[in-house]
Amino acid sequence: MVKLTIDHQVVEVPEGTTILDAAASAGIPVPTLCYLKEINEIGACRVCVVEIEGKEKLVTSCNNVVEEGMTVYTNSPKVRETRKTNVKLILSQHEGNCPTCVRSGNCNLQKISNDLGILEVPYETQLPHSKSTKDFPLYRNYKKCIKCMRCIQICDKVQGLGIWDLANTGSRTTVDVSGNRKLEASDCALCGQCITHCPVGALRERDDTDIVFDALADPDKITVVQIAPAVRAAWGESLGLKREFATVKRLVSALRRMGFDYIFDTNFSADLTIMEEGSEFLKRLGNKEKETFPMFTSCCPGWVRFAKSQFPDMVDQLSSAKSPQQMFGAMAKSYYADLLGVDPEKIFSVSIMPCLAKKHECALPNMNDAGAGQDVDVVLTTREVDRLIRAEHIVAANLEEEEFDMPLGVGSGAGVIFGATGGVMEAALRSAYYLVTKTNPDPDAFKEVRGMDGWKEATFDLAGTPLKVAVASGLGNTRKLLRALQKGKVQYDFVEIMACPGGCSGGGGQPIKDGEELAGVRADNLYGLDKVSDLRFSHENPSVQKCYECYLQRPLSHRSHELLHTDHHA
Ligand code: HC1
Ligand code: SF4
Repeated sequence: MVKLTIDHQVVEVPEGTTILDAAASAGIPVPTLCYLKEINEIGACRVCVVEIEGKEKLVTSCNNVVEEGMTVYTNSPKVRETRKTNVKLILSQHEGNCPTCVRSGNCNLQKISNDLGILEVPYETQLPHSKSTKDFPLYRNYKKCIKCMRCIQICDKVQGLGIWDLANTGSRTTVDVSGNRKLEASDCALCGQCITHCPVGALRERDDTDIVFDALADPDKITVVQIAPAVRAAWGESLGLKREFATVKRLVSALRRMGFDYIFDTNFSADLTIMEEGSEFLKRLGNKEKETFPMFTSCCPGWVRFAKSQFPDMVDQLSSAKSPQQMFGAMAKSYYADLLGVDPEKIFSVSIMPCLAKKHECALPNMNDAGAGQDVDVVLTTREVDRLIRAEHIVAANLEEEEFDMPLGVGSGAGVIFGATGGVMEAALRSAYYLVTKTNPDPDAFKEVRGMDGWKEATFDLAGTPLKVAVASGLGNTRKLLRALQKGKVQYDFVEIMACPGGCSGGGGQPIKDGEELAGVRADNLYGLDKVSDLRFSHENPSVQKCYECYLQRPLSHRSHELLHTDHHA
């Protein structure tokens, strides 16, 4: 242990602890801006500087460790002045138009400037030229970038893609797409992790809220909206709602006030996905000699984009099942239009997702199987739907719970856990077991695949057949797993991959709380919902059963293939 004094308090911490962590352990907060624990500890912004007695120069506390007998001041006059100067210099290179910034009120730079009492910036403003990223779901404002490097590090170290890099030198140093590429032409998987780790508003999703407002105002359109599993665990965060209060039924109520005609649950189509994907897997298992294993899940479009650009030889191993979002869209404009007795062209299909890649997925040229335009017309992230709620001046704290519409508003607990890493696998195994044995397993029989580990594996007994499965989340982990498969170091029958660390609950479209990783607590929320659900098996979803009975006939039927499957090559 090392003993030191911080702001007149004696502190004892393990050797190797950073000054920042030592101060935090004594309840002394030191402001940070570029710092991200274990990912970006480079002291680039110099906001976390502290004074050490006997040393002339201030040091950054995020990447300097404690020493025995050290005396540290985190807020001496010299520290305060230097910190202020450093922040003013950053502000002089930042387009500070807070009223029109998507991160206003949730921006670390804004907070630090305010906390330090900075009322003017004496330096000349120098902003780079902005390049436009037209129509791409990921939007970058070069004028807001503070060169903290977080996006570079998260994309490189966690996602293993290296889309961002430093460009130019000296005072013209900036962050740009690596290799002089355009973002649209890069291998960006659209996981959106650079957005959720940006401390300011330099990165955001393409805002599609106006398209939704227009559709809601159009009397000729029937607006149908689906809510993704992981959205329910997070939508209230940026509206200041407690997690227990921000239930999905209150989100239903908010959407109804906005004027959506029919409000449904993506959990319904997650259950449908299980029926299709589970049946496909069992079919492939029955033909083991001819098929290539493992079969991969295909519901995460970030992963599908990654597979297409990085491991094209493996694309045919993806399940042909479309994602629940796209299955829902196709069913809304076919089955549901039939139920309503309306022209499918009148249906405007909106989806609320924790995800950026879903915006790209819905626009793919082959995602129009219902024959009435794109099956999903527009995707809003959780953050955008929160903005919609605020724009409509809906007081979220006053919302009462309301029910989903029927019949596509019924989803099982197996559907809800899709939003957490391992959830798709667990849901699939619950139903695969039933399909093989005609009896239900204990719904928690496959819980070994839960948890935030980036690469998990397990072996289960499926009616006498040992089944080796793996689950990965985060594209860096995914690359490791796929390389191990290619080298023959591991062998699996079925693999679930989600591009975002922790799965969709940690999705790139979720609310941002700077410096906090919330995928785990949101996943706990989803597992809690599954635990108390009356319905824990996809194959027991009465709306799914009815839909097969009256429309699709059976999993993998001709109609199912037409509406619910794809080859992923578009
Ligand atoms: Fe997901 Fe999925 S779980 S991919 O994360 O399979 O986005 O939540 O909606 O489609 O169901 C996302 C979440 C989501 C799909 C489902
Ligand atoms: Fe989107 Fe979920 Fe995939 Fe992330 S893990 S890219 S949020 S589908």
